[in-house]
Amino acid sequence: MSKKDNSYVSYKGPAGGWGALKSTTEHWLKSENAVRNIHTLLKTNQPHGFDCPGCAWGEKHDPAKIRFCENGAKAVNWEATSRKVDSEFMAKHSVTWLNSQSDYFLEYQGRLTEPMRYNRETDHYEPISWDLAFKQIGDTLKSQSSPDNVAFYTSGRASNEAAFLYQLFARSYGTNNFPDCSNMCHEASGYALTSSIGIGKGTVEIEDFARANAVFVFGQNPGTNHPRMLETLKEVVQAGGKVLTFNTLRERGLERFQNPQSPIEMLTNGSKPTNTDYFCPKIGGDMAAVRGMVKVLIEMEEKAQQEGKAIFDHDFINQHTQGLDAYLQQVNQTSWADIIEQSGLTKEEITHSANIYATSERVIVTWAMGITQHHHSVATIHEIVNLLALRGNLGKPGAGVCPVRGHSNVQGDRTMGINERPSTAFLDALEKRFNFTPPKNHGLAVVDTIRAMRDGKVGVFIALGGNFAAATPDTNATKLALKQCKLTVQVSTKLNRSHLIVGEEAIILPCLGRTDIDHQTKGQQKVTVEDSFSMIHASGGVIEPLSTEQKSEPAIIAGMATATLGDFPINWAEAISDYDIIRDHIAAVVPGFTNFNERILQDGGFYLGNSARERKWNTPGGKTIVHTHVLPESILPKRAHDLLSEKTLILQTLRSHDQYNTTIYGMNDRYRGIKGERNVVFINPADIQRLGFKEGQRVTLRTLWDDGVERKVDGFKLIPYSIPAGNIAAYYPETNPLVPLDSHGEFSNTPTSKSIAIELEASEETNNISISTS
Ligand SMILES: Nc1nc2c(c(=O)[nH]1)N[C@H]1C(S)=C(S)[C@@H](COP(=O)(O)OP(=O)(O)OC[C@H]3O[C@@H](n4cnc5c(=O)[nH]c(N)nc54)[C@H](O)[C@@H]3O)O[C@H]1N2
Ligand SMILES: Nc1nc2c(c(=O)[nH]1)N[C@H]1C(S)=C(S)[C@@H](COP(=O)(O)OP(=O)(O)OC[C@H]3O[C@@H](n4cnc5c(=O)[nH]c(N)nc54)[C@H](O)[C@@H]3O)O[C@H]1N2
Ligand SMILES: [Mo]
Repeated sequence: MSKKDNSYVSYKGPAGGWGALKSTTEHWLKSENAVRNIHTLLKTNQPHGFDCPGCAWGEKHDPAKIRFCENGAKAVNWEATSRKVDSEFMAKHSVTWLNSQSDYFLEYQGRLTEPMRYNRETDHYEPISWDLAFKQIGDTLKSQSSPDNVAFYTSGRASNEAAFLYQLFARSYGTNNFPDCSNMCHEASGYALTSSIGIGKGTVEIEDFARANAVFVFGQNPGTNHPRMLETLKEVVQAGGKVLTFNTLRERGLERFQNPQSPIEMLTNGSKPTNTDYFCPKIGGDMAAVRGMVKVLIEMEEKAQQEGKAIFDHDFINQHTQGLDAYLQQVNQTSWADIIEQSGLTKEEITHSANIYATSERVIVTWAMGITQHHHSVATIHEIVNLLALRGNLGKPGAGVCPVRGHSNVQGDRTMGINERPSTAFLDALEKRFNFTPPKNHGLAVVDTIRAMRDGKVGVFIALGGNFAAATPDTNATKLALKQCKLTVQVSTKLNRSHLIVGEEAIILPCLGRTDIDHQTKGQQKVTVEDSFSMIHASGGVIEPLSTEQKSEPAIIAGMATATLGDFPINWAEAISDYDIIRDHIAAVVPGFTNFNERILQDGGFYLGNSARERKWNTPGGKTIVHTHVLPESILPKRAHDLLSEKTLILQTLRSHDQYNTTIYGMNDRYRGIKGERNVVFINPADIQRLGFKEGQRVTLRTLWDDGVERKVDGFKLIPYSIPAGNIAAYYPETNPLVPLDSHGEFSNTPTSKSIAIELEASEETNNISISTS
């Protein structure tokens, strides 16, 4: 099968379009709240509505527009259901029984509506009053020998206000243990960008796309995960710009898009391309591909110089970069043979991309998990920054870096101080505002938190959202670690696996979501979020909460803090009476938030600013640092590489079209032609044959890792697909048991969810997935 062949992708329609509309309608109906939710959806991303709880893609300011996509609609419908998980539900079902149900089943049961505590004797969750729940949490925290025995996890839906209060609570209690979903997500982007351009965020605004002559899209699937980005890509192509896509798979959304909000396109069933070139590198091959492009650029530059011209932007290089010569030398030393072998692309494909790069005045590079979840992710992102630096594509309009964030406020949470390695400036500002000395030692991120739980060093786990047990690597090890905790506390909207992996004591605290109206003593409250483009805007719920027993996230944090610290360092109850008070604190502590409360009144919000965009480099030396990495001999960590054989395949774990991370909305993956199941492996047909299997056969996936622990999942069906030979793909979180805890990125410590060495064997077991919803 040729790399360009997409005959194995059975969905022939464009992304979006009628397929999306049909699916949206089905999810409306499934929510059992269809009419109310249509009203709710129309408020998505509107000036007086709520920020979509889906992805972190931004919006152009255009009040007339409907601003939700198919998958945003799924997220809203999922949250705004009328089904309830209350004490009656919990009395009916034991935790052991619930644990035997699928992730889909668990979340489908509805919204959590009462605080609950696990009773080990009956194996059931039972109702508990808010006061008692807070007291138990406070007493447990007060009785710890060290605040570092506690870990405070955050998932990226938490608002700025919730995140700020949460970090204030944890730091005034005395710890920097902030494991965060971003440790598993864009950590490599933050690390690589901070260490090269001096700020860990993207430098472009959404308007820059209209000015870009070329956009390079690496390792992301916007058709599913950032559907509103398809319109942007389509517009670039329509305006005559180039969109070059690098993806291991042929993803439908990266090929064609029909805008469900364009009547003409819908009625004529027309669609527009979302790329001008589509390349399928091997898993982990992007650094080699970029290095190949730079190799071509060096040759072009040498030729140009002979003619008295230049390809490189020498003014930018001289004024704004340091370390370029060593890098260029390293590129010269990298052989084409290695580049071609690792990237899986041909020299012609790489040369073609380099030519487009060299002839485009303004270039943006975007990326997501296909780049960040590898062992060499930081090196790959440095390579991307170097490519951009060569032609001054940093800090000029229509050009720059664009890591496309995941959770809708994951970037904002970091801005608010959810960071296990806070800067001294941030801690000093906290100290000044609140008159206490925050802890200075670095805390624990996700992987280290799991290790610390396993080793008995962390005994209390508090989660502000998310699904730690399912989202983290090495599921069996993580579950054991969680079970060793004295107390686990989950602040959540929906029932999930993490509630069922109980510590000695376990508490569930039900919270309001983005769509819910948040009533506090001084009236209805708004929160704020930050998108991928550093735009801060307000979000207010539009529907009455399902239960008066649900509290807002800030109120829950305030309750836990008061029970633990009393009025130290602030009067928590007062702070939540009116979130303007929290925002005033933020304005005093976090740079860029001066006059916060006034500025959020602007429609569309305000721009936080970005130093690199202004060509101010907050790096040692004050210039962009060009990092030099040797092209890794293997994309795998040594502990897997040393075990490779002819039979080894490299697995990437990804999202289907019907899921939001560990939240499974349904069993279909429309654009990849999968219906009614999730335990599938996408595999090159030549590998099926070479390894002696048959199409549709069930297999066991087994991880290669040197610690003697068996990591396997059974009963996965082989699906022939257009994916490079030697590479396979399967859904997360079902495959998380395969990711060894110690297999993580260099510098980023992000689990290598996109590069796991695997061997397949015929499976004994048949596939039993429960998709019952009753
Ligand atoms: N509907 C929906 N929206 C979401 C989410 C969701 O689950 N559902 N999750 C949110 C979150 S938290 C995040 S982080 C983002 C995730 O957004 P994505 O990063 O798009 O998510 P993945 O499904 O992990 O897709 C990874 C993509 O990279 C490709 N890929 C994998 N490995 C490589 C590689 O080595 N090289 C290249 N070039 N390509 C590779 C895969 O084929 C796939 O297309 O989406 C956010 N938005
Ligand atoms: N193998 C593999 N593992 C991965 C990844 C991968 O690609 N492959 N991706 C990683 C990435 S990018 C990420 S971001 C993480 C995601 O990790 P998490 O953020 O921990 O997981 P989610 O599935 O997003 O969390 C879903 C739960 O959040 C709760 N929730 C939803 N909305 C709200 C809210 O408004 N408030 C509160 N308090 N709770 C809410 C619900 O109870 C729901 O069950 O997973 C990572 N894990
Ligand atoms: Mo993410």
